[in-house]
Amino acid sequence: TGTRADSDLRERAAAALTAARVRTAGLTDAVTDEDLTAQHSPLMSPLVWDLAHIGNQEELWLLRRVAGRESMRPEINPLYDAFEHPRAERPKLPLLGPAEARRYAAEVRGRVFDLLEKTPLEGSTLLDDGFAFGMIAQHEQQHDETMLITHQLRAGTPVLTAPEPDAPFDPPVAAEVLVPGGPFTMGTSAEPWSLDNERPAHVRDTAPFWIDTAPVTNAAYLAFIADGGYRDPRWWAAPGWEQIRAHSIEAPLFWHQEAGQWLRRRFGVVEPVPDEEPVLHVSWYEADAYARWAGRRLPTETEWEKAARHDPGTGRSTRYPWGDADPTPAHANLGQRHLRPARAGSYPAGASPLGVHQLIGDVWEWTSSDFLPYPGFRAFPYKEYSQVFFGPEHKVLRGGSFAVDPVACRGTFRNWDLPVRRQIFSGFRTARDV
Ligand code: AVJ
Ligand code: FE
Repeated sequence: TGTRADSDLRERAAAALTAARVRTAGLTDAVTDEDLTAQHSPLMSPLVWDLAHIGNQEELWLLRRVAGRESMRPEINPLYDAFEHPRAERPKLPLLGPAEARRYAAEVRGRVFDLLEKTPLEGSTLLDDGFAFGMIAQHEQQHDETMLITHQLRAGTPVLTAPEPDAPFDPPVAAEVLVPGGPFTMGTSAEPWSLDNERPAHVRDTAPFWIDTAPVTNAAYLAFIADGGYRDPRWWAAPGWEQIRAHSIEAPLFWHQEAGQWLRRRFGVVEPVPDEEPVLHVSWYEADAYARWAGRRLPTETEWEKAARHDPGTGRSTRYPWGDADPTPAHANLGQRHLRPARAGSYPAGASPLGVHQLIGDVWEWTSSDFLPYPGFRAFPYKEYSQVFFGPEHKVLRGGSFAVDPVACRGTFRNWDLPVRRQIFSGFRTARDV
């Protein structure tokens, strides 16, 4: 049963759902109907698919599973089942149009708010602590990040704006810190809205290791490029070498060179690549190659979480690098408040006790690890969230990007993707053995 007061939980759930819908509206009202139904990249769905899928998942879990209602529109359910149709094929489906999709999602939401007022937030694993509502708010925010990626891939005039990061900037004095060896608690059994793959809490041991105090910057990555990093097979895992040769890749996605200067396209604006910012839009293979060139390696997922959560003073694992308090704008660059990462070394208030900066927010960080279940894992509430993706083909990313909402980001949160992917808001930091 719930640990928080019931009314507090209801308010949290309602606020999380509303915040997600405000963001969804911002991402979908910014473009024309033609833009909403177009496919901007074969890697992505049309935005109008994400919009109706958000409503359909909400109907499935909250109205059908939790409340036991009949399907509102049974004929559309297969269209919005992510496993029935690959992204590239979705534009050809008889999808709801923009107005219909908005109306459907709003109708579901109205019924969900009704339900949230009446239903007890205890008595089943789906309802305890308002989990199903929190899960659906996270799901919508995850698709909001997906839609932001679609915006980044979209050609044409810019439609999104946000203030520049104004983060406190206090460059770490040391480039790396030593994390002591020994046991720590990984994963969680306590975080009420944590998803199945973050559970359960369990003890892991690590050797001592060094880890970068900040994500790898564009300046550092440019040195790799300038040193011929993309032309030297020594640095590359074989499939990564194949990928960069097959597609003539010689820099992060969205970069190009003009008159000897590196430029990038960011949400429709072309600008010089800023030296001090964490590198963004690199594949796992690019991150791995850079690390090898630098005489280092990617951290394992376990090392990453230890750097982010282990407090050497108390021996306890905290929810975030800075402690147990929920993130504020002083801690981390989250929630699409800005449309870019903040400079490496920003957010001293968000640093870990050992002085590791920006583990949360700014850029998703590739780890060396395959996406695997923790000991004692149980698929919940559906095996298509995590379980079907476990295995060596997906690599784990940690920490969240500027595009991740706090509701879907914490020290235990796990993301994953194919190692070739680079349209996501991905960067990395490096580590080394002692
Ligand atoms: C956790 C980001 C890999 O977008 O594929 C959304 C999240 N799962 N709908 C994804 C998700 C189902 C998932 N990632
Ligand atoms: Fe989804």
